[in-house]
Amino acid sequence: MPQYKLTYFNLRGRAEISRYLFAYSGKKYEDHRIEAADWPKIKPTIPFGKLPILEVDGVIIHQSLAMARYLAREAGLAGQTPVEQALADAIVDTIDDFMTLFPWAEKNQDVRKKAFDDILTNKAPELLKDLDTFLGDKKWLVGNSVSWADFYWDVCSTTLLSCKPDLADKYPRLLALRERVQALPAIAAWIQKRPKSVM
Ligand code: GSH
Repeated sequence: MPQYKLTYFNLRGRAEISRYLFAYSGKKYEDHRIEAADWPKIKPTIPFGKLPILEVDGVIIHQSLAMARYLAREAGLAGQTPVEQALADAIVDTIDDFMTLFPWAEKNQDVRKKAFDDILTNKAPELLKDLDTFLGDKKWLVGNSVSWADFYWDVCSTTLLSCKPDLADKYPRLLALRERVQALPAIAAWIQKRPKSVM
């Protein structure tokens, strides 16, 4: 088995989808978390200067979703057919488009709060409505089995709900999907043991 090293800050953030995939597949990896204070000296040593990165036998992969898609393929969670794979990618990209609207790095707390409130109040409903329609009465977002799209919904909605706990109250099917993901034994064990962080 390759040697895996995942490097990120001490946050769930953009590394958590890969951590879910490692947990589900049972693959051993180094969950390397750096201190924010050390970042300025580490940044220039990293190709493309952003985290997370995943090292696979020393080969550095950047971009959180490229890393996660690779791990999902390896774990059989990328979708069971080429069409399912495209649909899983599309759902992940749709959720990610929404997550990237937020000014995560904004230092001014007033500006940050205003932007978060606006996105959660005015833009989230459309995403939730569309995701709920896509899920319908299916058990999983894509096909007949769990995929990394379900994981990404759980990871991202955990952060969204920490910002606005009633966010998805009108969508019990989306909340039930979170419960199904979190009840998978390997995911439940990871959630139980992972370091606590706000995001
Ligand atoms: N699209 C990239 C991904 O998904 O990996 C975004 C990477 C990114 O912006 N990472 C942030 C970062 O490295 C942390 S979430 N910020 C520090 C910096 O830009 O110096």
